This record gives sequence, structure tokens and C-alpha cells, in this order.
Amino acid sequence: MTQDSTLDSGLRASLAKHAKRTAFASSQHTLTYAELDKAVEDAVGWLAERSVTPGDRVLLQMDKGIAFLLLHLANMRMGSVTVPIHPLSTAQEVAYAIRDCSPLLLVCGLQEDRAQPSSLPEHNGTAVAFVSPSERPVGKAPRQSDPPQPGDLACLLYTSGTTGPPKGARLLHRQLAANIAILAKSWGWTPEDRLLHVLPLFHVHGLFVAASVALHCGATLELATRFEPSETWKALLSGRISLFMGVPTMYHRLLSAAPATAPRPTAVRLFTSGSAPLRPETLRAFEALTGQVILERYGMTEVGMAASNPLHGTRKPGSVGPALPGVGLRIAPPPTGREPDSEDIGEVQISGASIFDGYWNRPEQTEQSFTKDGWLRSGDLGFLDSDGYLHLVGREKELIISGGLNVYPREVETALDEHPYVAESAVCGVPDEDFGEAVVAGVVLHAKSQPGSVPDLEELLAWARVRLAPYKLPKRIAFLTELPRNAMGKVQKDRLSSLPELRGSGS
Ligand code: MCA
Ligand code: AMP
Repeated sequence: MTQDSTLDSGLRASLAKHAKRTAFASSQHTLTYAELDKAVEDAVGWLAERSVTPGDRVLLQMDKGIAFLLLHLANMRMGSVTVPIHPLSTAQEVAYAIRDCSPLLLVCGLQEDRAQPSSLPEHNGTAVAFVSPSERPVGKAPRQSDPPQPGDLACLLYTSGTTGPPKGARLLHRQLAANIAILAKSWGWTPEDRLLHVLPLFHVHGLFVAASVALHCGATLELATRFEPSETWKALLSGRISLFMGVPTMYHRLLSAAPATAPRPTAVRLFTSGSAPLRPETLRAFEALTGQVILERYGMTEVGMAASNPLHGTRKPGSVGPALPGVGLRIAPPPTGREPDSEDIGEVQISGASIFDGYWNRPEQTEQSFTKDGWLRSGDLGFLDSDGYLHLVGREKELIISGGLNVYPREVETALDEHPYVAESAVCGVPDEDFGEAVVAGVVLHAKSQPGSVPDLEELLAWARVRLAPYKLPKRIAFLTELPRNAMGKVQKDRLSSLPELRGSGS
């Protein structure tokens, strides 16, 4: 598949060549490519019965399962647009996405105990449909449209980019197809591969880097509904899995839950890690335990994958590898105007066919995210070594990456500041052994807060829980008389993050 393809033509190519091979396997379903094709057609019917037409946004607030995958593939076939969000998004977060991109349909596919669509007060004309995450959506309405074109919008993915509120990154079929083609080749995918998929489906990593590449290569996608370390070990040691993709937290947890006798997942030909920095200690410990060197790669929502350690060749611990073929990587020249020296640290900038089409309805922020000569500004800081390998050393953007999920301090601060007794707050990340970084907050209460009614940690967390998905909640809160500030009045997050009460055992 190439950038002249759409995501559906990639899937159809697999169908043409591998109709009888297993495309999808889970604890409840096994589908060949021919059966998957029929299931996608049924899901297209289900969407059409709900009046979805090409270009319509379809918001998916769904637990992981076959229904999520089929509705996404149906969107790709129909020309409607997948807008995936975290299944535990709060009513406020769902309402924000609805206001921002006016979807025609919100599909709520949550497990039965939480089957409410975040009890939205107002849907702004967006219809709500329910579906069980483990069932196939089936409908009969005929599709009325021509297939989508490579230049059509495939997916809107919410991210804050380098700054500001969450924005929908516009990902076109041809951009996603370009990245899928690069990954299929660079990581040596074949139809013989079987991927153990433990990632969430609502992000680039799980949806495109993992699931789409597997299906576009005629390989088998084995879907686990969640990451569970002992089940993962069982699958990895079963001999049927050839590929595994995780975030660093998953590798950390696999190490902690390793079977007593040295596990040798010899059938697995490739372990990859990304979305957050993989500690060299984790890479080395995993190699010592299993004999396998994890391949670390780097990407972002707006790009897909940009750099990767090689399939064959040296995988350097602490580096995310050289640029992938067809991707341009450069370090921004220092502000003085002099030419960068080798190993100068600067902002990582990226170019290539997979770079996104801008943010939904936000031309200004789109413009700001590119340099004058058209390179994407990543907001990440790094350097290229003499072998052309990228080393990431920090971030210019205010972003906390917790367990591979992005948390934007401003969003958490806004939620805390809305509490009537909170005068101001500042949120930052601190090192955390399990999550890599943990979200923590410093809070200053109003002097007028009544004694006896002053909120405590539990109350503030309960307040925030209504506003923020659980992974964004501060793991610790320090009540301060004032926030640490510099002479200009700017909050010093480095001083905040070094407060002993905010640092946990992993710090
Ligand atoms: C769950 N919790 C978290 C996180 N996940 N808190 C902080 N950060 C998190 N990531 C909360 C839960 O709500 C719960 O809170 C408590 O922590 C314990 O939950 P636990 O059972 O440990 O969580 P889990 O369900 O096992 O999830 C951990 C996880 C998950 C498996 C690491 O977060 C995950 O799947 N992360 C992968 C994210 C990912 O795919 N990112 C890719 C983004 P309470 O006790 O209060 O209920 S795409 C991307 O970044 C780019 C493109 C790229 O390069 O890939
Ligand atoms: P997102 O906006 O969710 O796509 O997250 C993209 C960000 O994740 C990047 O800009 C990096 O900051 C971070 N990231 C992804 N992969 C890695 C990695 N291997 N090492 C360090 N950071 C990473």
C-alpha cells in the first residue's frame, strides 16, 4: 500500500490475497479476512441505518473490543470519520469533543456496568447509539456512496499538540496509508505474523501502528481487551505470537510479573516500545530476562511514526533510532543563527508524506505548529548523534506522559481552579517507576476559605474526577501558601516538582 491508497483499499488488498487466513482473533471471535470483510460490510450497514454519510464524524467512546475495530473499519470504507476518545472520558470531556467537531453520531460502547454515555446534558444534535463492545454491529442499509479518496479525512484525533486546548488532528487516508506502508516494510511484516495487541484502540499507537499495519499486511491481529501482565506472558510464551507492541509501563509491569523460570518468548521476532521514553535499565533488564532487545521508536499523533531503531542493525538504548525511510528529521538551528554542531540539542522537526493536515477548525494553531519552511514542530527536544540516531532529552511543550497517555497540565489546573476554594494551582510531572511520569499538583487555597470547610485531598480529587478522565487525576496534591515563582512571576515547575511531598517512591 502507498500514499495513493485509502485505509480500506489496504484492507481489501489483504482480503484479495489472504481471504482464508485469520485476520482477527480474540477470546470471543475468530475471523478470516473474508469474514472480516463481511463484518465490516455489516458495520457499514449499521452506520448507514443511523444516517451516517461520507464526511460525517463518528465519535467513538468505546471500550476495547471487536465493535470498536469494526466501526472504525466501516468508517474507513464508507468515508465517514473516526473520532476516538478515551472510554473513561467524563461528560465534560465528551461535551467538549461534541462542541468542537459536531459529530453526527456518538457511539457509546462501554461495558454494561458503565453503559451510560457519560450522562450528557446536551448533545447539540448529535445522536447517541449504544453497542456492546464485544459484539458485531450489524445493519442492512445499503451504502449509497462512492469509496473515499486518498485525500479524504479518515480520522480526527484529539491532542493538544505543543500548546493550548485539545485539538482534533486531521489525519487523511493518504497520510495514514503512507505511514502504514513505511512501518510494514521497516519492521519486516509478513502475512505469517501474529500481533498480540494489548494497547488501547483510541490512539495512533494501538489503532494505526499496531492494528492497521497488521491488517494491511494480511497478518493476524490477536486482540486482548486490556493489558494484563500474567495473561500477556502466557500469550507471549505460547509460541503463536510473533510481534508485541507496548508502552514502557507495560514492559516495566511485565518485568515485575515475570514467571519464575526464565521466560524465553522465542517465537516473538519483535518487541517494540514507544509513546514515552523507555528507560535504558528497562531495555537491559528485559534483554537479560528474555534475550530480546526491545526496538524503541518515536512518533506523535500529527505524524505517525517518525524514527525507529532498526529491525536489523544496532538498537541503541536511550535512542529512538534514525528517521524512518521517507521521513525528514532535523534539529532546529540554535536561535543565535549559527549552524548547529553535531549533538547540539534543539527542537525536533519533522517532514514527510505522513504529516497531518492541520487541526480541525483551527487555522492559527495549525500555522503555529509548522516552521516557515513547512516542517512540523514537535515540541520535543533532542539531538542527532554521528550515526544519525535521534536521542530525545526533554520537551519544550508542557506535557506529562503518564503510562503512555498524554496529560496537559493546563487542563488539570483549569479543573482544580474551578473549585470555589482554590485560588490557584500548578500541575507538573514527577518521575514515577510504573507510569514513567506521574501527574502531581500544588494548590493554594483562598484566604477566605472557611475553617472546617477547607477541601482536603479527597474532596479535591472527587471534584476533579467529575471533570477529568481518571488517568489525568493528580496522584499527589500539596497544599501550599504560595506557588514557587521566579522574579517575573512565572510559576517554576522545576521547583514545584522537587517538593518532597510531591515526589513518590519512584522519584
Ligand atoms: C490507568 N491509570 C493511569 C493510567 N492508566 N494513571 C495514570 N496514567 C495512566 N496511563 C489509573 C487508573 O485509572 C487507576 O486509577 C489507576 O491508574 C490504576 O490503574 P491500572 O489498573 O494500573 O491501569 P491499567 O488499566 O492497567 O492501565 C495502565 C496502562 C494504560 C496499561 C499502562 O494506561 C495504557 O494502556 N497505556 C497505553 C497508552 C497508549 O497506548 N498510548 C499511546 C498514545 P484509580 O485507581 O483512581 O481508578 S499514541 C502516542 O503517544 C504516539 C503516537 C506514539 O508515539 O505512540
Ligand atoms: P501524542 O501527542 O499522544 O501523539 O504523543 C506524542 C509525544 O509522545 C511525542 O511528541 C513525544 O513527546 C512522546 N513520545 C513518543 N514516543 C516516544 C519515545 N519513544 N520516547 C520519548 N517520547 C516519546
